[in-house]
Amino acid sequence: VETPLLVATNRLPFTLVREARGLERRPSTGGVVSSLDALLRHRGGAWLGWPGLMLRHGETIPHDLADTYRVESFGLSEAEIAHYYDGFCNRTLWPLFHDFVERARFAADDWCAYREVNERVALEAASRTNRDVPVFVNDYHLMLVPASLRARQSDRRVTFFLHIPFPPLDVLRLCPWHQELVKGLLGCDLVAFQTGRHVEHFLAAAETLAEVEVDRTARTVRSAGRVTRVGAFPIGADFERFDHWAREAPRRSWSSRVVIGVDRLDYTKGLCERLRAFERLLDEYPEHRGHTTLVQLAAPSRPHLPEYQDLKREFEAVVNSVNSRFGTPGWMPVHYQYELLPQPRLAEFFRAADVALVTPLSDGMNLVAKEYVASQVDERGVLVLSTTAGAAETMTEALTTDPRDIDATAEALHRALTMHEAERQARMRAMRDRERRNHLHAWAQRLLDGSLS
Ligand code: GDG
Repeated sequence: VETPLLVATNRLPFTLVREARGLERRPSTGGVVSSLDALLRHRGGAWLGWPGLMLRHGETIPHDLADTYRVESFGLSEAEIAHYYDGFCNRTLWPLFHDFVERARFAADDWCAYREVNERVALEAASRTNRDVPVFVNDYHLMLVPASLRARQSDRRVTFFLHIPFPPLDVLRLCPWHQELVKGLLGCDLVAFQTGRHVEHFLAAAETLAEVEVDRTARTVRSAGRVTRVGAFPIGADFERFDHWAREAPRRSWSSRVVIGVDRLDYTKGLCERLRAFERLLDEYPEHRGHTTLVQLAAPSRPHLPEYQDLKREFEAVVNSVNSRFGTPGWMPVHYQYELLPQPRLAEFFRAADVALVTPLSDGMNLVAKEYVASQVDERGVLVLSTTAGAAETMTEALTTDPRDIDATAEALHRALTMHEAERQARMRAMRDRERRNHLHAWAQRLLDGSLS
């Protein structure tokens, strides 16, 4: 019998909404959610997270007949949403860990709320499952949970995975509470990152702590008489589903060649730089004018935060300027869509696209690069990828570029658009073989096996 599991995340795999009939669940889509869900369905256990609203007295989370594991929730007050979630998570850790130092805000009340919420999540995790149930703590919202859980239950198995980059020491140090964050993770048996580079950064940060012994070769940290293992567990895409959706997709014919970009509208994704690179391509290589279209799909993200509203305005202004500079009655250079599309539609765009421009300024991994490859069932497209995305560490057949270097990205794009068929196919086939093996569910299983070994 496989051991059950407790998964702790900031959000539950659904959002509750209060309707006249009572509370209803709105399921979240997305790869990571579905893979953790599959894992829990298989093993049983519980999922602990925030349901998106505050339960009133007497309210409980509605059951779903399909539930094969328990759903446990924690609440967040208005002030905690402002200081823990919008504050420390999204205005401190998110920018800092992505090396957007000037955007990072360090406010003591945000930090206090973060500490309190993490403490509460640890308490819930400890009390709602038996202590022989391993706990999987997910992402930067909950970095203090492992140590807090360990303080209560020294024999609990705890694993943590960070989806975003772990920054180098000189960046991490800007946060007044960075040592507490590192100590929080040292409550784990296994701390897992996307890439070897992030592992190195974490070990370097652990070395600065007193009474901690770091073994860089073995990738272990000894503290308080216990050993924490540290490792790289690169996440994969849901390969078979994207491959399947792409094969099933209706074939639409485009009158021009298509370069695709798909992102949450976030400042880490390098959207304005990408557009400037496309503009530079049209400037430098006029043969692409009238024949190549950039399709940029942008999913709304954190739209209530002013910095995200500014980004949207700025990006749309660049789209308009490129379109008015180069557009003709028969050809619009940039198609921009601001909405959340169903995943099968994404696969359709990915299959049709001659080139995918995946040029984040900083990214833990970047699943879009992998979903593009999974959807390239005809093996004729080219991936242009940032050196600053975690995906670049393994997707070595992609054309790489420094996303801040507009000329270099325009050059890479030109090279992609003019590459011979045999080379395109060889590169794409090698990436497809790798990503087919390293799919999302294999990642979740590897992580679990790693935490139990
Ligand atoms: C974090 C890390 C890491 C995008 N538009 C639509 C849509 N998407 C989906 C994509 C993809 C996901 O959103 C974005 O994933 P990324 O990996 O690019 O980035 P983050 O959201 O920042 O995720 C990242 C990831 O965690 C996993 O570990 O790779 O580095 O930052 O799956 O397909 N999905 C739908 N409609 C859209 O319009 N349905």
